[in-house]
Amino acid sequence: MSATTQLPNDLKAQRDAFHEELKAMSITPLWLNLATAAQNEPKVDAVPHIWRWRDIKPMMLRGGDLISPQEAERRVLMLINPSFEAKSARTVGMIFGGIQFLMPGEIADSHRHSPNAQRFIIEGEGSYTAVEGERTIMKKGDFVTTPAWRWHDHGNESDQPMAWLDGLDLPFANLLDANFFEDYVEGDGQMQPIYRQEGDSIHRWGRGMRPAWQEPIEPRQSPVLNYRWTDCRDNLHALREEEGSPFDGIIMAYVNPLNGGPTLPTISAYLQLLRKGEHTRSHRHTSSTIYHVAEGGGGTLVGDTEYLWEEGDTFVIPSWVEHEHWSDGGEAVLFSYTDRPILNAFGFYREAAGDRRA
Ligand code: GTQ
Ligand code: FE2
Repeated sequence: MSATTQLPNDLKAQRDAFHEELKAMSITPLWLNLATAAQNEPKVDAVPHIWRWRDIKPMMLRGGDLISPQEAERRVLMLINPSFEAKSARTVGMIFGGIQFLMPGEIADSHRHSPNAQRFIIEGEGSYTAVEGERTIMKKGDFVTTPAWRWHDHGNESDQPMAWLDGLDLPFANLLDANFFEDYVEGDGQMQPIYRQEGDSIHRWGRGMRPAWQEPIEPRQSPVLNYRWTDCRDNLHALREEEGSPFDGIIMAYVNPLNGGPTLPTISAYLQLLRKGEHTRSHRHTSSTIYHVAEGGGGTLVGDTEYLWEEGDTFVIPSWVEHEHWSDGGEAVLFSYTDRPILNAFGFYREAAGDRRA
């Protein structure tokens, strides 16, 4: 029986008045809001969604004609979950995804911010990202991190447009009221100086060795590494005879070499191979995922919605929604990133196999 049914009239009136007076004091009785504090399972507002590269690409080219990276700060098309407003920066869960693009010769000036960032290259080659005085030239399929509060800028020194998927923990930073941002202004300069050789971070930290005379850097500020597509893809194929994960096939996490943990404190990133004819078991978990199709085609069932995807598409799986993947025709490689480190850190990560058997 609910607390408000079949009450004597005078008690009902007294309660209503009581609630009204509380409201004026910015107080709400828990018993009128039990659902927010006590629920059997997460009630997830985010919905599954797919953004197709064939739809994004023409908009990207139009955007390239209409606004410069200087005017835009960053020329990014934000992928906002249909359930949320743009100001939340929520693509799904605690993570943001956006498509950033630079036309030949363009640069995006240096800045830094408390949110952590990463890039996965969708198209083109020959653009660089510079982080804390070191550049890395990026190619399709490369994965690069920009940890919190590191100066960074991008430039396209090639003759082709360049596009990548930005991943940031913006929704989390905003939720914590801890989002800081600073433009680089040094004299007249908008660009940070480059004072480290290209590849410096890889040589110092990224090859299973470290300089023994140097203290390891703070692991939370993971080194500026470029996880090369050819190396990472090769790793998946080297392990292709393994069973892999029943839910994800041959899936490997990108790791921070300083501690073996995720590449950013708030975001873990993965690359996975779905072999020819592979169809994974369904499962669900409390981390939310942004998927990007790096190679090939296939499909994903998310709840009741089936997405058939191809190279360049980006789709999201919200928390606690059952999902399974398959390759179609040939093989497929999916890049993905999740807010799992946040859930893990505070004991909120939960996972369950699905009822459906592929
Ligand atoms: O490239 O620095 O998508 O600062 C959002 C915020 C990209 C970036 C985004 C950013 C950047
Ligand atoms: Fe940035």
